[in-house]
Amino acid sequence: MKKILVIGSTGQIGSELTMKLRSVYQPGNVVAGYIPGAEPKGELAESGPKEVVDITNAQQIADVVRRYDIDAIYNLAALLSAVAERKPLLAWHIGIDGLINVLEVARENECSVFTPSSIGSFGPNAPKDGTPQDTIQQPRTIYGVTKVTGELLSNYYFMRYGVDTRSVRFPGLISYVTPPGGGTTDYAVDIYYSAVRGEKFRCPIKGGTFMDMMYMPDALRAAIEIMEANPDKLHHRNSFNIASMSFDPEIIYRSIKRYVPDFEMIYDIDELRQGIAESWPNSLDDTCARIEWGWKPEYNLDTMTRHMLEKLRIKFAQEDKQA
Ligand code: AKB
Repeated sequence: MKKILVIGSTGQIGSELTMKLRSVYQPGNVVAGYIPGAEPKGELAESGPKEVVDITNAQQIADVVRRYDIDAIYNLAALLSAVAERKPLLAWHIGIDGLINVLEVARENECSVFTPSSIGSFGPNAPKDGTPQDTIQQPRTIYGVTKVTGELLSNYYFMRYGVDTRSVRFPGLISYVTPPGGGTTDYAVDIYYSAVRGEKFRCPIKGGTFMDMMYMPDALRAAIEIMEANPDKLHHRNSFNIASMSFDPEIIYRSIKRYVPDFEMIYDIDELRQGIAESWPNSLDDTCARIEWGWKPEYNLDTMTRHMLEKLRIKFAQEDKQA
């Protein structure tokens, strides 16, 4: 059975993907890599091995890979788009210097590597609607610059050294488990928290601004399915467009209001996030992922809304009980 290292296991994607990987590949085969200050807690800490793995420390990655005889690395360390704009050098250090560390360790130890890219790898010059798999990628954010560079580097390591690198371009990810931090699409998570708490939501993104979004269970499945895909069928590797839904703040607000009729939203625009959102596509064309490895989302906006509201109500009730 595959042995896996997850770098960034306590982040928004990592905390859920590590648990999902443990359910697929056996808990003992999935190492949760974390940095001091972001230790795994609860089930994540107790259900399998955990090790300090700082992506900027190549030796630390290599030691863990050798000690656990790792076959696959899920590299989830990154700063999200809005935070990256405030700390561009750190975004590059983690996103690119860190990625080179991972790719070198993978080359020396014959590991496969998954490194997510993003809708943020496209910029204002790409077609806005149905953005194709292969098109112009000229992002204007440091986040996007690191994502495009990461895609190119990962392809280079595949072509030059045969390192089995694969990835997807994630849309905004929506989940009730671990809140995101510092993304442009985060409003689409925060809005559910406000609705369930009975608070008025202050939306930082203007009505009419469309972005691709996805419910976390679909995103986790995509990350595992691409890594399990038959390599003979892959014409692309880094990275595949994947999509499931595209909406603007008005549409998600109306979706929630069907189930929370008193819910109110007002606009309080964050210019940094708005500028980033306007430079990103409205919606991606994911035909290549569907053809090459059978990608298909399961959730739409309505099924996601019902699930999010139900799960957040349970979560808050449990928190209230413990308080
Ligand atoms: C962000 O908003 O920065 C991320 C992303 C779309 O890559 N959620």
